[in-house]
Amino acid sequence: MSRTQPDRTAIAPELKRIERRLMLKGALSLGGLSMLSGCALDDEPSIERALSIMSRFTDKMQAFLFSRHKLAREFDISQITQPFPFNAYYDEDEIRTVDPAHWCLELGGLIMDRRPWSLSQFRTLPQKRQITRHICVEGWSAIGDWSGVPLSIFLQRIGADLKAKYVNFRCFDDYSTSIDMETALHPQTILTLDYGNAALPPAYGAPMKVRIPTKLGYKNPKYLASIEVTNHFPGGYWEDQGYDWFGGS
Ligand SMILES: Nc1nc2c(c(=O)[nH]1)N[C@H]1C(S)=C(S)[C@@H](COP(=O)(O)O)O[C@H]1N2
Ligand SMILES: [Mo]
Repeated sequence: MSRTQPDRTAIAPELKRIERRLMLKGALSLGGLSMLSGCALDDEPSIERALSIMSRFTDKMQAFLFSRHKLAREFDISQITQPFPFNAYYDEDEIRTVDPAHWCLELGGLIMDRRPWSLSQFRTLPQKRQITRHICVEGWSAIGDWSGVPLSIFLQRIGADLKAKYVNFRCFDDYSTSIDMETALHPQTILTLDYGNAALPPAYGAPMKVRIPTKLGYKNPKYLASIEVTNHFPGGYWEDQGYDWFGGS
């Protein structure tokens, strides 16, 4: 790979932005990125390519290190953050709501029984509570109190293909995210119906949010509309804009 030193002046601002991104990840210099990815980094597409190679590498490492049997830390009631913060890709006054009595979770993909599920049906399944820490990549974290149906129980109940690679979540606020099957089957991954002792409020994703304490905030979809089990890589709202897909916390 012998080459002359590329002219970087034309893409200087882009390089600055990328160097900042690398530093934030506490990771590499541009030289390191160039070496590991085997990309010259002499134009914007090659930089994007290098970053996406690194990101896929990080995803693979995280998936390799992840264990369904390693639990996220749980906390005491007294440690719950009051009030628990709201976050979304829009402001709190733009929250979308639905009538919980008419809401149904749609099912698709590699599932035997794809009939939609109502909230009252979910209430008949076993519920689990967790007081865990939510970590947002924007630089804050908070401890919350969520309860609901373990996703693994639900996936078994509907006859999902548990050997499939991905579970994809779509939300009625046009958000989406997807996870690996190993995380979907993790005992602390729950279809959340309640926050504290009451039904999940609109700010936190009513009527259903997927709480995944082993993953960063953006991989915890609120306002859930559908679940799809698939072998085709689904991506997600933030993931498609460059956030790591695995997104472990
Ligand atoms: N449907 C939907 N889910 C979402 C988001 C969103 O914008 N829409 N934002 C994500 C991000 S980045 C964070 S930090 C958490 C915030 O959840 P909270 O409002 O309960 O704190 O929701 C995640 N899930
Ligand atoms: Mo977030």
